[in-house]
Amino acid sequence: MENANTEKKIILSGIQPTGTFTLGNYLGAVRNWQKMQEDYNCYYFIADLHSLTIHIDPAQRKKQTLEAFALLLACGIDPEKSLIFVQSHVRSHAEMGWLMSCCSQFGELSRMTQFKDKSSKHPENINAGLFTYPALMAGDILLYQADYVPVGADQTQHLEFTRDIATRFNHNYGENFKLPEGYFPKAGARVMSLQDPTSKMSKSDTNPKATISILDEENVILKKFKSAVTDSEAKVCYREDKPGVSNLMVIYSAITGKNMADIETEFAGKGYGDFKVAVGQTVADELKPIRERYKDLMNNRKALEALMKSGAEKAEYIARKTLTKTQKKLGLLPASR
Ligand code: ATP
Ligand code: LTN
Repeated sequence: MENANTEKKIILSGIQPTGTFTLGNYLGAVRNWQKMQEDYNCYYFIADLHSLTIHIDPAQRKKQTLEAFALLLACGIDPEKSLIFVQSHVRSHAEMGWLMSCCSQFGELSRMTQFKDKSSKHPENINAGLFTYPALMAGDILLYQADYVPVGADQTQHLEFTRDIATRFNHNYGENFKLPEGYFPKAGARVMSLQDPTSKMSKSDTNPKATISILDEENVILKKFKSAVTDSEAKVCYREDKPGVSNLMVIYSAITGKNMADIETEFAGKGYGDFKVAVGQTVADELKPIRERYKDLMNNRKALEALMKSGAEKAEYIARKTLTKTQKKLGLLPASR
């Protein structure tokens, strides 16, 4: 990070500490984040402020935040190459979030599908933060003048909103923010639930059989794949009306690099049993080193905390520049120091 090449474009993304990362988070996001480190200046953070919009026991939130930070490192995010930090440790995020809330219109926030989905799923906790969530997220991105933001389909509306706020701000107050673009890597797999292959694998799913946690032990992984929902045709082929088998093929392909036709040939004439074992073993082999690195990291809490601290300091230094510029543009009187 010390020698960050200023010519390189900036990539920024965040992940909420809402549970142990799943195979979906890994294959769809974090594995690609790791690969991008060579070609971009990457900023990755644990979005703990965003996680306040849903109810999580405080002790659990604390544990999951530390765990998520260690998981990013275990997945190969290298603090020598990338900036990695916890969102709430960088105060500029909360400050910028407020400024961005005041630049957001009630109407546009009301149209956000994530807000509609989450508020209908949790009618008991429709807090103001859930509503202004996209403004906080816009602040996260704009603070670092990010060029590209890798996000899943569920977040593209928030990214569009970020561009809208930035465009409006630049127009009203003068050039201040870079307009970020979405980043959709070719190798980004979308992994579905093992029990309901029509919905995505999600770390907050309450059914443990539906998700592979990246910390699952080999025997657990094999067992979960064995009980994955498929169909009665017993033929390994990639087809829309076979979401279960197709999902297993997506996973196998994402790890081995084999294409669908090759996988169909490899398992021609074999039943689902053999295929499930092969997929399970491939996943277990891929995740084993991550699990081992994670254990080592968690055994050295001091080193982990030191990395968090230095990441937050570097991030604050960068973020504060944009925050100060933004405050000035809005006419906030600078504090005398
Ligand atoms: P939650 O259950 O709390 O909503 P999640 O598992 O859906 O969490 P997020 O924290 O919303 O995950 O997303 C983190 C990153 O992982 C995002 O970039 C998202 O696109 C990616 N991601 C999440 N689930 C999957 C999946 N099943 N397949 C591929 N990518 C995924
Ligand atoms: N909302 C995202 C997490 C997130 C994020 C961000 C992603 C918060 N701030 C800024 C990219 C850029 C999610 O739930 N996946």
